[in-house]
Amino acid sequence: MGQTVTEKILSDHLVDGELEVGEEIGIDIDQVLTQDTTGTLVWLQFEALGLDEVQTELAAQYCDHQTYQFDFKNSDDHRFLRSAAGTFGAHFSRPGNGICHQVHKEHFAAPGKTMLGSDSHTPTPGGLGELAIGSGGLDVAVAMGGGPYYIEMPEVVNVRLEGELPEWATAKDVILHLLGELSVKGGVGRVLEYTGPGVETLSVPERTTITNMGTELGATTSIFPTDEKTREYLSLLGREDTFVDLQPDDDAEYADEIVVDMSDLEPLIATPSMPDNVVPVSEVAGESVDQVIIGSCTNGAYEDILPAAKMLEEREVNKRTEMIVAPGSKQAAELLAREGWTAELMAAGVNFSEATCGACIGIGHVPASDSVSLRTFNRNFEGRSGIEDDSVYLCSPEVATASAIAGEITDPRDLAEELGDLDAPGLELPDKYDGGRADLIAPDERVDDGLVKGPNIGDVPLKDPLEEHLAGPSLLKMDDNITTDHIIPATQDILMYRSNIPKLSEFTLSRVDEDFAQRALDADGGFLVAGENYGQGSSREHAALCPMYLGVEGVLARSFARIHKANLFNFGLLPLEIDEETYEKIEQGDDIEIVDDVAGAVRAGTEEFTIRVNDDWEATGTLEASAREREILADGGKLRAAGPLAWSVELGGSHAYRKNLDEKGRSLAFGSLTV
Ligand code: MIC
Ligand code: SF4
Repeated sequence: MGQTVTEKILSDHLVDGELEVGEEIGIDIDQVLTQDTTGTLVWLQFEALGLDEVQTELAAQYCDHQTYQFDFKNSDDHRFLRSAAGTFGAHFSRPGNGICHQVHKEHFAAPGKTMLGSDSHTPTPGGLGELAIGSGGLDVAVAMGGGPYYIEMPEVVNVRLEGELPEWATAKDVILHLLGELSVKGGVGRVLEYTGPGVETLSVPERTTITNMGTELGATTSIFPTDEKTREYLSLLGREDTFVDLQPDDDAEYADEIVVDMSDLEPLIATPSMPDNVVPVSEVAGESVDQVIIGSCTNGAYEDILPAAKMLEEREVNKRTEMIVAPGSKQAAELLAREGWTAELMAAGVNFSEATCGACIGIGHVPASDSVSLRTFNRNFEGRSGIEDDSVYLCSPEVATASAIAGEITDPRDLAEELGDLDAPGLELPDKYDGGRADLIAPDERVDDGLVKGPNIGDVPLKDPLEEHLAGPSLLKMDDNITTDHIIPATQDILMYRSNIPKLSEFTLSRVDEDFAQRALDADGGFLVAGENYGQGSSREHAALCPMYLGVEGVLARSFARIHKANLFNFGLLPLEIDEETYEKIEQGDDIEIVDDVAGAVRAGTEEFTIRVNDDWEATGTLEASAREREILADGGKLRAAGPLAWSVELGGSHAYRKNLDEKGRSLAFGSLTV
């Protein structure tokens, strides 16, 4: 039987299991990517695992999320990351050099390779044929140490693109259309593979906008085949030698097919506060706009800023609106500056930010109260912009710029008609991506001698092995689609503690209930209860690690987001699925007991667990886990002694690790000891 592009790359990298949907497979990873807010834990765990050298073909550490360094703790994180990259053998991208996905695409992404990254938008280079998957940091540390990455074999779905985008419709509208159709859960357990005659009409940057935001569908990853457009793009980057021809076989079989006729698309917009609240721009046109931002890993590239610059040539941003451009990479900013576009934008009233994630997670450019912000980003979860009750819309650079000119949400087609001389800018690549490389430090250019840890860089907490008997209160009951931004927000006041788990855990779920952390600590054990798609959004493992640190033993949810569920296993928390009736019936504060010998049953492969509530009624919780995940869970998480020792045997080393207790009496892992 023929193979899809996804199956071809997976077969080439398969080290364990078979490519049967739903079965666990282990794959070899060629490249890894990590960033500043997940990277510190990646390297601390790499160290705790007793590993001393990167084993993948390539590893890259970016500093992109908190580049303003408002606090010494951010700068300490960056200094630690530079020292870790140098010590262990990774490339280091200096703060301000750009957003990991954008810089990686420019310098390292390559067709046919596998990549694992501790950021949920890692799938971005799928637009040029790389199979890239987001995961928690511990999985990245293990992959970087040479261990396989384990994942449930997803369904491969054919997204067949037909027709060609009409004027003013863009790649952003393709993915917004899919979000509107499929919802933020529509891609769970699936790889979205793009095929069809529409593919060749899209440039690589347009394809990467689509693969980037496939994450918002919950997809494991998204991928395009390669073609002349891919070759041309790689050659403009000076990396044509990495081109590989990747096509699905004629008789490849897909689990499902979704057809998108791009010629039917029009400018779309996601309204507050979920990326799948998608409507045509015309439906919300006329709403006054206070802020417009072009940037992020979805639409912050040279090719996204240039249309805005063209539209604003000899025009101005409306007096009632502020417009900011946050380039996705310094290279994009450098090329635009050299071509004179930066001056055009500035003259039009645009404010430039450094190349950073920044505003995407509420760091800088926080919207005013009761105001409307239009962004070319990928997420508009409530409060993520830095203010509760925000009103953030997601759209293409063209819609954002038209709205900035008009001062209200505007369909660019209407503005073009009104102005008479506004042409659709279309998409244009530069003659060459020849920006400087001064901000990239290769492993052989390392500048540090060993790890540099400031006072805010802590150790990684460890959980005790799973007990026979699990009981405790239902600590918090939550709705559907709780995001990792709810569990551990990423705003500046909190982000600076990403390397200090005891402190960070004080903010756990504070956006849902500000007393939660103290209540969990006091209860010393207990459960979270949630609706569907619990833990959607970011890959941040802190969203599992912090509840674990506070003593939470498990999560009872209608369903889980993929990366978050893997993170729960990695830190020893029991993820049980419950049905709607049970979810409705359990109240916050109820006494919950898992009746079975939990540790034994988890190891024995038991799928159904009896949950007794208030010693009064019983329900069933289902554990969907592979044998490997069950062992990790029962051991108390991947970092527990069994983990590193097993890894060291597999990697041919001889390591164990030391354990210590923090002031709350909880175990910490640090350093490595040779046994
Ligand atoms: C995000 O977009 O939410 C982030 C911030 O990039 C996260 C990573 C993090 O929490 O550090 C992600 O997408 O994984
Ligand atoms: Fe950065 Fe936002 Fe992209 Fe996350 S989604 S990597 S915060 S730009």
